[in-house]
Amino acid sequence: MDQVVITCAVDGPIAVPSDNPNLPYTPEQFAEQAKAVYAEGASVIHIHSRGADGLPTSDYGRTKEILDAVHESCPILTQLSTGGFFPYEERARLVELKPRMASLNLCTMTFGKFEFRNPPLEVRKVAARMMELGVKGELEIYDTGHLEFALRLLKEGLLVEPLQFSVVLGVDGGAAATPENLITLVKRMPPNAIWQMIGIGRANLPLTTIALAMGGNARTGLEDTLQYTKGVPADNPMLIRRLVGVAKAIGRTPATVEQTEQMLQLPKVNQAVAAAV
Ligand code: KMH
Ligand code: ZN
Repeated sequence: MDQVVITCAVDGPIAVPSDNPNLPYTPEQFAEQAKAVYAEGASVIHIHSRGADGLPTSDYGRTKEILDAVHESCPILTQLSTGGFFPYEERARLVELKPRMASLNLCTMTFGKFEFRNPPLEVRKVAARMMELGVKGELEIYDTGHLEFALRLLKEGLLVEPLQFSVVLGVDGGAAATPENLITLVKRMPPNAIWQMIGIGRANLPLTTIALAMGGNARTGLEDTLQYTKGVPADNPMLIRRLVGVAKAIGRTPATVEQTEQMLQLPKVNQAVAAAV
């Protein structure tokens, strides 16, 4: 597949502005960085909402402000995170803002020094609600069991094919960031699944490079790596520029927004599917 969907994960649930001055947290900064990474070839922006204090927030109104600012800035597709370490119902409510996509984390796990709660019944409810709203789920899998649970939800009619997977490797508490783990997970996916690589920290560049060579999609951004190279603070446009450079070097072209909508078979805006439950 020549085209490749490039996603920029601009901020994440953990780093704060003092970790890296390029981390966005105001609606204006999110809009400005959306425009900049879109110009570099990203067709999807993955957003964790942030308060005026720069810290992650699950505040509905603030998240709406950020999404509105990004939607007004450029045609990039918004993928809102329902991740993070807030009470689950606060995270789940964010899908009511109807971004084009939202992350759906499948299993509770240790996430570094945090407990990342994803209770199975709650995950099922959010999956069903996302179907009703026409919000495509970005299935974040950190280990083999997460993938198996996603396949179970598909069987229960709570997910719509093609499944859109993010293989996240290198989280303390998830599978290690090795090519073998990537290949094991990709081989277990349904043949029509669409997947992207998310490598944490130092693994980001090598594993996204391998993923590109495998025909997968790829993500980078300050959520995944705060450094460009050792000791050099990154910014989102430079990370996207480098990833696009790798893609082009092996003959792949960043997908446009329209191509991305096709490839991910995103529901048309406001095209909802009746949930199975
Ligand atoms: N930093 C990601 C690997 C989500 O966005 O839903 C974990 C995460 C999940 O933030
Ligand atoms: Zn995230």
